[in-house]
Amino acid sequence: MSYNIKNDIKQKLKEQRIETPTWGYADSGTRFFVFKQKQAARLLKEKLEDAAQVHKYTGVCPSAAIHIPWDRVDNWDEIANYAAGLGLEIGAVNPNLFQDDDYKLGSICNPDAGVRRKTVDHIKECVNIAKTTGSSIISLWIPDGTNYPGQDSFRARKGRLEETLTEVCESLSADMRLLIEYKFFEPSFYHTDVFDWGSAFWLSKKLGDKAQVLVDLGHHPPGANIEQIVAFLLDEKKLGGFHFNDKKYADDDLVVGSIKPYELFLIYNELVGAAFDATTASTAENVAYMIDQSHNIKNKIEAMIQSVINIQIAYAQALLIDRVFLKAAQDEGRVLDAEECLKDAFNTDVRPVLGEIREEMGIDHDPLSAYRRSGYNERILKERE
Ligand code: PSV
Ligand code: MN
Repeated sequence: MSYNIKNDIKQKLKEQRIETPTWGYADSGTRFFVFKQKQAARLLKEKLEDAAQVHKYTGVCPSAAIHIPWDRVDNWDEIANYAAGLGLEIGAVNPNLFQDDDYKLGSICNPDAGVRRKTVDHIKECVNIAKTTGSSIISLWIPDGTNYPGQDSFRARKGRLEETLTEVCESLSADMRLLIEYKFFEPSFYHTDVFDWGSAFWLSKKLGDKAQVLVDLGHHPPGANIEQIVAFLLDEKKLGGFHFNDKKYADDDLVVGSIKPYELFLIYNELVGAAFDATTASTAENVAYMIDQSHNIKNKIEAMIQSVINIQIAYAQALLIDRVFLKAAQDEGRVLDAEECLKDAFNTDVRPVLGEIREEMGIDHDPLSAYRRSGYNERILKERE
């Protein structure tokens, strides 16, 4: 083998955790069409069963994020038990502020106080679901915005953001966090209230320690330096989590690492670097790594396994970076050497060592083939038709 991976690096890879989303196992598509898959999960229990398969073959995905109302059930204790029986935990609870007629002019920023009240009540329902299921994260994408100049006051809406979310934060218990997810446009096309990392950062500062920022890789304008945003938020102790996916044009929700693997590696470089630094280590350790992807043309479970593998590869490569050499090159202004140090790690084929690690964890070295051989897909195809 041309590289030497130390045992502590192997250990870190075994401890890596990635959360998969229930909505990634259900039928979904673009706003143009949904290509239905006969084996797609329909109910929450089926989505959890599929998430458990991803965990079974990768060993690093023991939790599933849920979306309310898509996953709403009557008995959350029963769901928490069902998940536990599958070896899973309920992860981040995602309120939905974009699929209700009342949200035409926004949810928490809506000019109508009645709609704002309804929104806060919905988020509080999600807080209660999290409390019942043992989850500690509310991931809140704030889709509010306007479509036309003059439609509403930017400043009034900014005030409503702060006011409504202050009430939400008060309902969180001490161990819970509110992760604020920004997106530069969509579903509104003129302005978005929480449109970039800066506005999410400002809001999280206003709301205090329980609030942090969630970075969805698909939510930036083309060319944005996401690794710099990650470094900045880590340094400010405000990076709370990720929604991993990839994009070519807009919020494409493609498999993470399928279009820009080097970007994913550079993001992991920042995370690993921050984990080694005493001032940022605890923030880096608490980052929630979640996938947010909906697979329209790939088999959903296979695409999720492929995504997890891509994330493992990026993390393994970032762990291989010679940080002592990198720092010396940076301090001495050896630009080419610093860049090559990163490239050396990025160009390392870590797939064999990831295979070894999986075998040490008692699972197959090749999760995708093992899943395909298992017969699960054929079974759900029959059962869910
Ligand atoms: C919005 O585009 C988003 O990224 C939010 O995280 C939603 O909760 C998710 O996608 C599901 O569609
Ligand atoms: Mn997202």
